[in-house]
Amino acid sequence: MINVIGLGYIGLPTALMLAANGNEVVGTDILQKTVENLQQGKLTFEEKNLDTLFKKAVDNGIQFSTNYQETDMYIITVPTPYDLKTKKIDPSYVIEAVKTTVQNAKNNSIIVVESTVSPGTHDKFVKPIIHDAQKILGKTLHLVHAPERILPGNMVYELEHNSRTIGADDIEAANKVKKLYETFCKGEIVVTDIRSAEMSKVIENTFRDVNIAFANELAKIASYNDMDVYEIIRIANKHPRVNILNPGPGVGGHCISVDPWFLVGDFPELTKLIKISRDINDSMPTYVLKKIHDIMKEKQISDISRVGLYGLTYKPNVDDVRESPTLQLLEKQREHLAPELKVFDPYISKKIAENQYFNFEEFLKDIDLVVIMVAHEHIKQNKELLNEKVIFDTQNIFENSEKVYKL
Ligand code: SAJ
Repeated sequence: MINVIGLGYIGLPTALMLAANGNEVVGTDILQKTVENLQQGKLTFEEKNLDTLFKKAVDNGIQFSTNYQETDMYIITVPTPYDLKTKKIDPSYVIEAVKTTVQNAKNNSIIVVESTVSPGTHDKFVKPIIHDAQKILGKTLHLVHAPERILPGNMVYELEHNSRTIGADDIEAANKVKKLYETFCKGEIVVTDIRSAEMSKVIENTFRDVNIAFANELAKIASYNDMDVYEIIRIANKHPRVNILNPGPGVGGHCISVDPWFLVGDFPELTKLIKISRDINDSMPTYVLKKIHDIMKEKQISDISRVGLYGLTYKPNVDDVRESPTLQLLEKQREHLAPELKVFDPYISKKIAENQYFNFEEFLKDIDLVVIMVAHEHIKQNKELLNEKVIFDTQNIFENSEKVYKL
C-alpha cells in the first residue's frame, strides 16, 4: 500500500492517479476538513478532469485518513514555503512529515519526497532523520526525491505525460519507485542522484522566472518608446533558437514566484541575475498601477472607484489565488492607503477582497476602466460586453484600438 502524505494541489491528484491505475492508496492529511470532504466524495479544489479521476480512484478503493499508515511506501507532498525575511526555504513541513513517516514506516520502506526543495535540503534536514531511524528505531529506510512537475490547470494530463526525475542514492529503491510511477506515467523517467533532482527542479522554475522577467523588461522598454512588445516578441520567436515568454502583470502561483528565492536565499552572492529577475517580476503590479493612473489621466477618469480589476487568480481558468498579481497590486494600494479598486473573478465565489463583485454585469455597471489581469476563457467569450469601456489589457487578448491599452 502507498501512503500519500499531504493532499493539496500535488498530493491529491497524485494519490488519485496512483489509485486509478490499480495501486492500493491511502491519502493522509492533517486537516480534518480536507479528509472529511474527500471521504464524502467532495473535491477540495477545481482542476480539469480531476472529478473523473476521483471517481475512478474511489471505485478502486482509495481511502482518506488523518492518520499516517503503517506501510512500506510513502510519497510526501507537503508545502515548502520560503521565509519572507531570509528568503531561505522553510522545510518544517517536510521535516515534520518525514519524522512522522519514520515512526510509522515498516523496516525497509521507501520514502519519496515530491515537494520542491532547495538543493541540499535532503542532505541537511532529511537524511539525519533517516539515519536516526536506523540508530534509534533499528529501521533501514530508503530516501528518494521525485520532484513534481505538473502545471495547475492541466495537472491530470501532465501527471500522465510529463517526463519525471527520480533522485536516489540507492539504485534499488530508485528502480522500485520508477516501476511504481510507470503504472501511470507515460513520459521518460530519468534516474539521477538526489542533489541533481533537487537542483534541476528548482532551476526549471527559475528559468521561466528569468525568461518572464526578460519579457517584462522588454514590455517596459517598448511601452516607453511606443512600440508593440507582442509584435516584437512574436517576430523574435520566429528565430529557431529564441523562445521569449509573455510579459504580464506579475508572476504568481506557489512555484515560479517562490522557487528562485530558494537559490537567492542559499547563494546570495552568486544569484545576481536570478535576484534581479525576481525583482523585475515583483515590480510588475506597481508598474500596472502606475499605468492605470496614466490611462485615467489620458481618458479623464478622475474617480479611482470607477476602475475595476478583472481576475483575482494567479493565472487563467483556475481558482487558485496564491501570490496572485491582482492581490499583490491590491496590497500596494493598501500600503499607500489608497482606496481599494473594484474586483471581479468568475472563478472566485468567496469574498477575499474589498469591493469584490460576484456578478459580472453589476461589476461592469460600476466602472469605466476595466483592467484585464487574467485571461480567463470567460472574458474571451464576453469581449463584446466591454464595448463601452476603456480597457487596460495586460494579457493581450483584445485587438489594438484607441480604447485598448496594453502593458
Ligand atoms: N506567466 C507570465 N508569462 C508567461 C508565463 C507565465 O507572466 O509567459 C505568469 C503567469 O501569469 C502566472 C505565473 O507566471 O502568474 C506562473 O504560471 P505558469 O502557468 O507558468 O506556472 P505555474 O506556477 O502554474 O506552474 C509551474 C510550472 N513550471 C514550469 O512551467 C517550469 C509547473 O510545471 C510546475 O510543476 C509548477 O510550477 C510547480 O509546482 O513547481
